Amino acid sequence: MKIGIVCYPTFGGSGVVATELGKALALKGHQVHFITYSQPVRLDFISGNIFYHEVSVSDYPLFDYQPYELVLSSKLVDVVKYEKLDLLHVHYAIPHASAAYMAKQILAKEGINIPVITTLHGTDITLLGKDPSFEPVITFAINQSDAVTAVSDSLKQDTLKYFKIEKPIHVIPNFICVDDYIQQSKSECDKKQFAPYGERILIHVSNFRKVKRIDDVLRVFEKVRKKYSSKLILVGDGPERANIEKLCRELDTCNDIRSMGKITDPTPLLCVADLFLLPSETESFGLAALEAMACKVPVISTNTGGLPEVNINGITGYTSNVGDVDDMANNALKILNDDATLYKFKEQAYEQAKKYDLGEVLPLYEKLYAETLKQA
Ligand code: GMT
Repeated sequence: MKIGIVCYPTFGGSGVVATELGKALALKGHQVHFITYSQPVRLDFISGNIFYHEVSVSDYPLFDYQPYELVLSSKLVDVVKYEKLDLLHVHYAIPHASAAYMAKQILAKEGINIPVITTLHGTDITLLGKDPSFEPVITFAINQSDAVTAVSDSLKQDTLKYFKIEKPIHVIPNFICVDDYIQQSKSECDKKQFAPYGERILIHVSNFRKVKRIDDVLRVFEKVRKKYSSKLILVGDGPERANIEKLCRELDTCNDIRSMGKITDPTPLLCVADLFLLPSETESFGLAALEAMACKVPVISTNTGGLPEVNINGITGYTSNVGDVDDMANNALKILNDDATLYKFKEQAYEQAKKYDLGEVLPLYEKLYAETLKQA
């Protein structure tokens, strides 16, 4: 099959999932065309089956805001036509689903029928999509897609709650290639660099946006550190970084916190960690938590959105109400209390991660592609 993948090329979960999906499809012999504004960060893989088409945005001085959606639509028309794509798979509804709809209509005028599959990832529905300034277009673009998927059951329910959807929504969860994480963990894991005296290591990975509630990461860490000597590793960067620097001074924890910035592959850091913290306000799935679990790191998270589908309370870690930092800290202490308990949670987290292995999830996408093509 010749598949066009449209995604954000950045560190966000939707871009990571789209890129990993493209890589896996290419390995299975499909021809994969990434169409986006820069090389996806996780596209660290050379294959004769992978192609990249850059969407260049005009810098015409009249535009205060560049019309990305229009240039993307034009690029999709071009790539579908000249590469003879069989289908387009767009990740993140805004503006990819509506850009694909526009391209589909233009191509239809030329007698080309291109099926469009839209995968909803989270904030495109839970934060942005339901905003009245986007809602009518998003509802329309989702309904016009030939097939729609959501990355968790919770996201499917949110989509049905906030939008008038006339299409079935298939739940296809996010995935990881479990073997990659364990292999790398074994070869590159050097805990002593971060915890020379055997301290417990907590970690958080995100894009440091408000929705991630990184203040709560620091507050949970402060409480845990009162009981056990521990270190906190922060991976990522974003708008909340300045606030975090301020807060760690207030809490007097900066000396035990290492900020690593944006890292393409967090595996060598995850493998040194004892606990992953994800106290998000909302999270449709929590790919970062799944990546941690694949490295045998249990998760302390909130119970919002799709997180309880991934992080099973009392088994792979614990889930708490949003903002309940006391409960999160107590749960962290329960896991870190002794090595036997920590070991049990680590193994259970890993067992859960295996359910989301690429081998389980890739066939679901391939089946949906085949069905969509048949119906188109
Ligand atoms: O979490 C983010 O802010 C990034 C965002 C994205 O779209 O890239 O992540 C969303 O999609 C991920 C992949 O499907 C999910 O694992 C995240 O839970 C989801 N984020 C939110 O719902 C906040």
